[in-house]
Amino acid sequence: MTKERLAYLSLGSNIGNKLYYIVSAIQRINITNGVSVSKISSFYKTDPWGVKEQASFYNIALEIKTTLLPFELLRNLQRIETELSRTRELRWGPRTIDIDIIFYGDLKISIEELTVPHPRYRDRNFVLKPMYEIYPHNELLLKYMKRDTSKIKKIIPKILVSSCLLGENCNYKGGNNKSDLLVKLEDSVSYLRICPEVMGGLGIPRIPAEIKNNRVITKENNDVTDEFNKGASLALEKALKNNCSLAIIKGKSPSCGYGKIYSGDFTGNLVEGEGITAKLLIKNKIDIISV
Ligand code: PH2
Ligand code: MG
Ligand code: MG
Repeated sequence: MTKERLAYLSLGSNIGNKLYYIVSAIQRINITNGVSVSKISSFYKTDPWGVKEQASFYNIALEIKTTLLPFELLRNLQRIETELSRTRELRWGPRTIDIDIIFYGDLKISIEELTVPHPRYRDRNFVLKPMYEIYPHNELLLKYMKRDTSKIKKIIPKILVSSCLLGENCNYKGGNNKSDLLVKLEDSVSYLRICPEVMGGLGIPRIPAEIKNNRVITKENNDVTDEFNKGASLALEKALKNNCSLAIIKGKSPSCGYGKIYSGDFTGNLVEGEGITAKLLIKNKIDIISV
């Protein structure tokens, strides 16, 4: 362990659902032990630099607070790249996710595996422009920026999100599941808020429900499958109408659970499966991040 330092990262993606890869990486960085995300830049759509014959990128910059040593940080970022299907073929070629350390405190490091500050950040507007947004005290960023930044376009991605994760008191208990990271991300994206259970006509608070034999049944043994289906359709409609390709939804719930949901016996046990809304979103090719 070392004392806490600020580090600055650059993230890029140009394969598949770029928004999914970038947001997944931000979330995984934030839950890494010894790391927390303190600032998130806007999202930028950028022309490829270096190898020109490839798809355009999404790029962002992050400020993190970390007690990890530079090497430990590097290992963790590489682990996250691997978890997100990163492969290394062509230098400067297409990638699902690239996470580079640009600055680590004011340390200078130069060994084979890691050079900090990043050796080429000065030549790259796709690093400089997002970074300057979250690190305006660093005048070098402005000094190095090439005058023509027209190939670096700010975008505001649309993301479907469970309202309870943003602090709205709409879960079955009448409380919320607020995520500080997702609240922070709100400055960089446009959220389409959903609570499928409320949209389907159920109240706040409400009797807990779980999925059993493909039906949604409350603890008082009422069948609320119709309400859950209605909420799911309305959530999907909102996503499709807005051309939205990513949903960040509350894990384990009978509407939004993804991967694991409650077993249907009200014991707190989990089984493999998806909630009603999650299932419908997946079927319609909307990628899911479960929180
Ligand atoms: N990353 C590269 C090579 N070229 N171009 C853009 N626009 N954005 C990137 O993140 C990027 C690139 C190698 O890391
Ligand atoms: Mg890179
Ligand atoms: Mg890299």
